Amino acid sequence: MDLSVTIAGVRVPSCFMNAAGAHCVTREELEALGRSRSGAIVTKSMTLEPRQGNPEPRYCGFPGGSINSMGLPNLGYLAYADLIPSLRRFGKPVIASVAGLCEDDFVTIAAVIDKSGPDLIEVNLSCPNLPGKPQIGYDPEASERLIRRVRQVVTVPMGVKLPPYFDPAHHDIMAQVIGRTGVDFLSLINSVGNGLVVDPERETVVIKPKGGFGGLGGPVIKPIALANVRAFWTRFEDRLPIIGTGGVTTGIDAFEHLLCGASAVQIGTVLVEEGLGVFERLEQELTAVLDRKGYASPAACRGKLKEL
Ligand code: RRO
Repeated sequence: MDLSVTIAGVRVPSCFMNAAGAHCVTREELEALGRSRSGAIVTKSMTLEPRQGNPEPRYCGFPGGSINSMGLPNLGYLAYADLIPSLRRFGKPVIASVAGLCEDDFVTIAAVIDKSGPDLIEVNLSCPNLPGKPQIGYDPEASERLIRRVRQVVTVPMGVKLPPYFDPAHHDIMAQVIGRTGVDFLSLINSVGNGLVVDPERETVVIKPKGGFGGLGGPVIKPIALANVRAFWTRFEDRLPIIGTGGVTTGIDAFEHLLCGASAVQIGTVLVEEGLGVFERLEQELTAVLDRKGYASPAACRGKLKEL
C-alpha cells in the first residue's frame, strides 16, 4: 500500500517518521534516518550554542513508556545548517526542529536554518526539561509573540510542536493563537512534562536531572496524545495538517492517530527502544489494518473517528 502523505504541500513518502529527539542528534544518526524507511528526517531541536545536555542517566524506558530529561543536547544550529543541504540527498523531507533558550534565539536560528533549505520547520514550544524555563506552549501570549516573530523570518511551511493540554478551554485559546499567526501545521504532542518514575527496589528515581522529574513518552501517553490530536482536528479539520506523536508502538496505534485527525505520525520511545527497523514493522502493521478496514490510504481514514 502507498503510505505516502502530504503535509503543508510537502510530499512525505511514508506517514511514519522519527519524533524530534529520537535518533537525530548527530550526523550519523540523521544519515541513518535518511537510509531507513522513515518518511522524513526530523532533527533534534537545536539551540544557538552546542549543548551537552543534562547529566546522565537522563532517559529511562519502563514497561509503560519512557521518561527523559535530556536537556536539549544538540550540535548547535550552525552544524545543522551545514548538514541539512546534504541530508536532502536521501529524497525525503528534512524537518528542522528549532528551539532556543530565549525568544531571540528562536528567531536567529529559524532565519539561518530556513536558508539552509529544510522542507519544513517545526518550532518546539514545549521542551519540559530546562530547569527554570517553563514550557512556552503553556503561555499563550508568549507563544503568540514568538510564533509571529519566527513566522516573519521563515519562508518554508512552519509548524509548532505543542505540549499536551488537559482542558478544552486551553485547546480553544491555543487554537485561536494558531489560527491567527499563520502556522502551517501542528505536531502534537511533546512528552507529558514532569512525570516521576520510581524504582521501588532501589527506592530511587530513575533519571538524574531535576530530582527525577522528566517528560513521559510511549504507551502511557497515547490517550493524552489522541485527545490533543482530536481536539485540534475538530477545531481546524482539513485546514491545518497535524502530525500525531505520542504512544505509537504498533500500526493500530498509528491508525488511532489517523482516525483522530493526524496526517502522519512520529515515533519517539519505540524508535529509541527498537531501533530503525521499527519503521518497516509499523508500515506492515498499518497496511494490514488499513487493508482489513477497506481504507486505500492513510488520508482515507483521517479524522474519521465516530462518536457514540
Ligand atoms: O531535550 C529534551 O530534554 C527534550 C526536549 Br528539547 C523536548 O522537546 N522534549 C523532551 O521530551 N525532551
